[in-house]
Amino acid sequence: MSNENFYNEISNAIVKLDEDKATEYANKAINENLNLIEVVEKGFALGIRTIGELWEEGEYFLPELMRGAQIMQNCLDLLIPHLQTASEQISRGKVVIATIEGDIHSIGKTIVATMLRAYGYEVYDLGADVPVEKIVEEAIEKEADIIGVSALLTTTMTGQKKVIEFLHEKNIANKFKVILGGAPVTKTWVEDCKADGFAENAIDAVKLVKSLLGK
Ligand code: B12
Repeated sequence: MSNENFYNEISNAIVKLDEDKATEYANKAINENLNLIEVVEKGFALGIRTIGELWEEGEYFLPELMRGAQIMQNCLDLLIPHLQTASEQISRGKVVIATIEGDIHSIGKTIVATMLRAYGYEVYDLGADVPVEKIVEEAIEKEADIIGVSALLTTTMTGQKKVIEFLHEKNIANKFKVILGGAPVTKTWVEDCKADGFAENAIDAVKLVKSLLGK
C-alpha cells in the first residue's frame, strides 16, 4: 500500500469511528517507522476534520464528533511518545502553549506542542480552556520566549487578542513573541491582533518558532 493510500485508510477508520482499525494503523505506523507527523497530519487529522464537515452538513451529530475525537486522542496517546525522541538535553527556547479560555479543543494544540518538543524546544502545555491571566502568569514564571495560543471557535478567538492586550497592559509585550493557531485563524486576524505569527499545522509551527528565535 502506498503512503497516500495508507493515510486515506487511517482517515476512513476515523470517519467510520472504527477504533480497532485506527489503533491497528497507529501501531503499524510505529512498527514500520513511518514518518509519524505525516501519519498524524495526513491521516488522523484529515479524518477528524472530515467528521467536522459531516457534522456541519448534519450527517453526524455531537456524539459521533465526540467519539471521533476520543478515538483520535487515544491514537495520539500511542503515537506521541514516538514523536518525542529528539534531543531533550538541549533547549532551543521555551514555549508556553494553551488553548484559550472557553475553548476545549485540544488536539491540534497538543500536536503542535509535541512537534516543538521533538525539535528541541522546552514546551509547557497548559492544556485547554485556560484564562488569559493564567497563560501570561505561566509565561512570566517559566521565562518563556514564545506564547502560543490556540482557538478553534470564532467565539473564543477574541481571547487570543486579549492575551496580547493583557501583555501590553502589563508593559511586558516586548518580553515575548506571541503566535496563534487554530482552524479559524487567518493572516488578517494575526495582523489585527498584532501577533508575531501563525501556523496552519505543526510543521509550520516549528518553522515559525525557529524563525522567530533564530534557532
Ligand atoms: C474534534 C472536534 C471537537 C471535539 C474536541 C476534542 C478535543 N479534545 O480537542 C469536541 C467533540 C469536544 C468538540 C466540541 C465542540 N465543537 Co468542535 N470540532 C472538532 C473538529 C471536528 C476537529 C478539530 C481538530 O481536532 N482538528 C484536527 C487538528 C489536528 O487540527 P487543528 O485543531 O486545526 O490544529 C492544527 C492547526 O490549526 C494548528 N494549530 C492549532 N493550534 C495551534 C496553536 C498554535 C500556537 C499554532 C502555531 C498552531 C496551531 O496546528 C494544528 C496541527 O496541525 C472541528 C472541525 C475543524 N475543521 O476544525 C470542530 C469545530 C472546531 N467544532 C465546532 C463546534 C461548534 C464545537 C462545539 C461548540 C459543539 C457544541 N455544540 O457543543 C463544541 C465546543 C465546546 C467548547 N466550549 O470548546 C465548530 C466551530 C465553529 C466555529 N466557527 O466556531 C467546528 C469548526 C466544526 C464545524 N465544522 O462547525 N469539537
